[in-house]
This record gives sequence, C-alpha cells and structure tokens, in this order.
Amino acid sequence: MTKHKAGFVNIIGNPNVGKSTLMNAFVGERLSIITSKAQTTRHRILGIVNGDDFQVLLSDTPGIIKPAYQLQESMMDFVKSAFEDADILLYLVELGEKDLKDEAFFNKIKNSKIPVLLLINKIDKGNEELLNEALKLWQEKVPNAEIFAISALQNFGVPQVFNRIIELLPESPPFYPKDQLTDKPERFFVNEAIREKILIHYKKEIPYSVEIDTEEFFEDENIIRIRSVIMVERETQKGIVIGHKGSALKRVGTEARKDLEKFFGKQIHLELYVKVNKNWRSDERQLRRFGYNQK
Ligand SMILES: Nc1nc2c(ncn2[C@@H]2O[C@H](COP(=O)(O)OP(=O)(O)OP(=O)(O)O)[C@@H](O)[C@H]2O)c(=O)[nH]1
Ligand SMILES: [Mg+2]
Repeated sequence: MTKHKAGFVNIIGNPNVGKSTLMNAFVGERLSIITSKAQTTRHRILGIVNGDDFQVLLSDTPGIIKPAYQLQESMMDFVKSAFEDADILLYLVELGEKDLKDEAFFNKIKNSKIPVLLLINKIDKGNEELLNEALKLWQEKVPNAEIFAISALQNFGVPQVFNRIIELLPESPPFYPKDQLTDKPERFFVNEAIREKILIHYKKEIPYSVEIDTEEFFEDENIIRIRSVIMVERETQKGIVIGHKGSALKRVGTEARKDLEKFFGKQIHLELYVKVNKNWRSDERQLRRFGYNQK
C-alpha cells in the first residue's frame, strides 16, 4: 500500500505572469480571478487538489511588488507567509521576463532548501528560439531549480508539473477534509467576482482604490440573495463607478451575477451599492476587517 502524501505547494512570481491561471488549471475551478491587469490577486488563496492517496494544497499569491501603501504591504505579507510554509515552491516566470524586481525575494528562491520548480509560462506566445534563450537564462540564474516550460492558459505542460509535485510531496496525512476545495468562505468569492468586473471595466486608479464588502449572503432553496458594497476612496470615484444613470454599475452587477450563478450552481439575486470609505487602503483596522493584515 502507498503512503498518503500531502503538502503546501506555493505559487510565487511577478505580477501578471499567470499565477492565478495556473492555480485554476490545477484545481479545475475558477477559484482565483484573472485579468490582464497587474495586482489582480490581493490575497493568499488556497486551492486543494484531492486524490485517494494525496492532497495538494496550492496557494495562489499576489504578484511581488515594492509596496507603496499599507494594502500592498499586507499583500507582500501573504507572499512572505507562502515562503515560510512551502514544501515545494513554484516560481512562475513568463517568457521574455528577466528577473524578479525584488532582490530579497529572488535570493530566497535561489537559496531555497526546499524543491523549487521554475515554470516558464506563456510559451504559447513565443517560438523555440525565445524558449531556448529563456531556458538558458533561468538555468544560470536559478541553478537549484528544476525548469518546466508551460502554458497555463492552454494547460500545456501543466499535467507534467503536477506529476512532479506528487513525486516530491512529503508523506503526510491530509490537512483538510477530502471534499474541501478551498479555505475561503463563500463571501470571499462574491467579493472577488465583483472586483474582477471592476478591474476589467474601469481604468487608472479605480480598480486599485476599490474593495468589496459583502454584507449579506442568504441562501434559500432556489436562490442566493446577496448584498455587497463597493467601497471607493473618494467621492469622484463613486460617480465613475456608478456611471451615467447607473449604467456602469449595472454592467458590473450583471456580469458578476452570471459568473456567480455558474460558481454556486444556483440562481443569484445581487444587489450592489457604492460607498466612499476614505483611505481604507492605509487603515490597518479596516484592512484587518477585509481579511488583510492577519499577522
Ligand atoms: N498567452 C498566455 N496568456 C496567459 C497564460 N497564462 C496567463 N495568461 C494571461 O496573463 C494575464 C494574467 O494572468 P493571471 O493569472 O491573472 O496572472 P497573475 O500572475 O495571477 O497576476 P496577479 O494576480 O496580478 O499577480 C491574463 O490575461 C491571462 O489570461 C498563458 O499561458 N499564455
Ligand atoms: Mg493572480
């Protein structure tokens, strides 16, 4: 009989390289939101892949940046925590990328005592020559890593990485019940679905000034009734988010509702409103309430 294996497999890398796309590809569910904008992911999100004799605890993390305000500091704390408890590190880079902007993090990866799988993502965008250049570059830069070339978007090379993860996983009983998919509550996925539409439809600083707070989540037999607040930092941003006669807000609501109906497999009634919450991004107390600053 084979022994049961389980462990933490944490995905880290620069913003926008495809960390969330990869996590969703492994899990087979849309747990993490994905957009073409950097800093889409703000939390550490657990995605669990269960088998008869294994449990892989994947963590999607925010892209590594130099923090400029308190929210970003908290985002980087999630990345730090992912370094601390990893059994295996997945360092994701994209084709054409040269290195991590943050040297301290990069050194941690290079000197890591645990297995590092360096995944060169988005190879669907390049050619063989570019890939060979990237392979050479990363072999030199991170000699302790095993390198894989993948396309998270097209699921190319992802099963091979998964097989290697299973090989490297330590022997351990499962950490979570075998039918559990994530550590986050339902309201978290509501907030994220709404925030994804904000990232997609608004420009400049708006997506980075917004936080969602789901005040009500009530599940009935046939329908889930949800009420969420979209918080912005300034009065002018409120007007932009609502749009002419409420049209912009309506679009966010309709699109988020459709995604949530797929996610929960149930009809959804979603009520949205917008509130000004000055400087929430720099307010420790509020950040803690929104699930940041968990130190
Ligand atoms: N062509 C191509 N695009 C990809 C691939 N993987 C991800 N992308 C795209 O890259 C963009 C960023 O993807 P995300 O998964 O949100 O990236 P991330 O690293 O989680 O980004 P942050 O959370 O902002 O740090 C999206 O537009 C994805 O569709 C890939 O393998 N090929
Ligand atoms: Mg992400």
